[in-house]
Amino acid sequence: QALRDLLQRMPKAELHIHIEGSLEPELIFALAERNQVKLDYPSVEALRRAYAFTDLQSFLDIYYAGASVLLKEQDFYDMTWAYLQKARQDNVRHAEIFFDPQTHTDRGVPFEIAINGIHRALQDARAQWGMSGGLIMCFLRHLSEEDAFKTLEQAMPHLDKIIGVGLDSSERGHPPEKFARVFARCGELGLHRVAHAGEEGPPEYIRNALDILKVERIDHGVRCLEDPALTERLAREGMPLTVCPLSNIKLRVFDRNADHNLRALLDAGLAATVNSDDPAYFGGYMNDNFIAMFEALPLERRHAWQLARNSFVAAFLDEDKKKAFV
Ligand code: ES4
Ligand code: ZN
Repeated sequence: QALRDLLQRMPKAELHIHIEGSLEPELIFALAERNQVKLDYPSVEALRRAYAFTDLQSFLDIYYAGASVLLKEQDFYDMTWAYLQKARQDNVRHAEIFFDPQTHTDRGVPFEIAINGIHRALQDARAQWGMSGGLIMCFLRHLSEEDAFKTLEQAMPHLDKIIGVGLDSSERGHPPEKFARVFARCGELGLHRVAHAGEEGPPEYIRNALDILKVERIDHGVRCLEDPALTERLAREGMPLTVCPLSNIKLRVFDRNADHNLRALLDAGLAATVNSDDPAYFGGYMNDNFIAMFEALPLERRHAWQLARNSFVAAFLDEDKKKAFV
């Protein structure tokens, strides 16, 4: 109970949250009604029952369907504001939020509608609660690099609202090197770079994300332990891993909470952090992820402090702000 209390109360940063994955079924239905969008599910309960995933792709199919209710700037604002309130309850003091512009522009929703709604919610959280944050634009890796370049073009007038770029969606068959040129361009533009790697994909994808995309964090990265030389390198470089425990369980990367390798990652000296990924779909927000791991694994107070500290060290915050936390 004392440990649970610590997990709840300790200040933390969330670095791996897809804002479209924070859409709760209730809000999906409310927005569908508000926007006159027809859903394939008759009720909130039926939609929730469909959240029985077997792998990443089975999740992504439902995740993209859920995002179809987002049409107006206010919809993006409401979604983001709902997430930020949950984060605040969990004592998240800094949140770096992913969004998938192509999921919206490919449906005819303009880039600026999505980014302006999300950004306005982040501004309000800063003004009202002092919560800091940033927006990371993800390219969908199942689409082409040319499509990613088109998205970057659309982002150009909005670079003041974006701290970095990421790479998400279906990992297998879409290796990091597919996006070498667009990531190089983003680097020239001064954007931070991260990529999903080693969630379902092999350790080689982690190595190529580092060497070819020059990423500063690896999203997930849990499969690195299959490769001792890579593990040693990640530890030596202090490369942060944004681990998402409940996501890994729901998508069957590990069978049960007790099988998760979070403790092994920490024991290997890796800069692991805990994050929620797609909290509305995977059964919980930040603190639910912490509690699930601390109940199932031999993790103690020192690990809680380590994970919280790692989250601020890995954040794209300037050094002064970081010092206030670590
Ligand atoms: C995602 Cl868990 C995960 N992996 C890859 N892409 C994603 N997009 C949203 N959630
Ligand atoms: Zn993710």
